[in-house]
Amino acid sequence: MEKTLFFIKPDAVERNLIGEVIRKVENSGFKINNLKMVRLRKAQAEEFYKIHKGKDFFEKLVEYVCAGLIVAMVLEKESAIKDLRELVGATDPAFAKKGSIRYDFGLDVTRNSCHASDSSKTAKDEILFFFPEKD
Ligand code: IDP
Ligand code: MG
Repeated sequence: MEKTLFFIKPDAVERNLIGEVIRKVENSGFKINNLKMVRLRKAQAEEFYKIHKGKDFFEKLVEYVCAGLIVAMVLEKESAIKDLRELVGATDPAFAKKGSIRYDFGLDVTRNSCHASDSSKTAKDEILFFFPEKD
């Protein structure tokens, strides 16, 4: 079964939406394979988002994702990577499809409630980033 990395961002954790988000994920056929609540340090967030280094939103993104607790999980499903991106919705919640997590809960293009890996390579790297103790 394919695995992908998902995390609930600080805006959703702060608004007590962990349960709502996980309900949507589980109702969409994903199995939670591993889960933890963490607060990223700045250097960790910079490492996680290094592909965006140099972009105008990089500093703001790093600051935001470090600003509170996040809930990271490994999700398992057939076509997990593609299907989770679909469930998460467009980066900017204003353009997210009805029924997607970002449509329901996202506040703006930075505070968009969740992260999902975008390819098999990033899924592998991102799972290891959060769960180095388990493959
Ligand atoms: P994704 O999360 O939909 O894969 P990416 O382009 O990989 O989107 O960007 C990573 C994160 O950076 C986004 O989820 C969002 O929080 C933030 N971000 C992306 N584009 C912008 C922007 O134009 N302005 C502000 N923040 C942005
Ligand atoms: Mg991305």
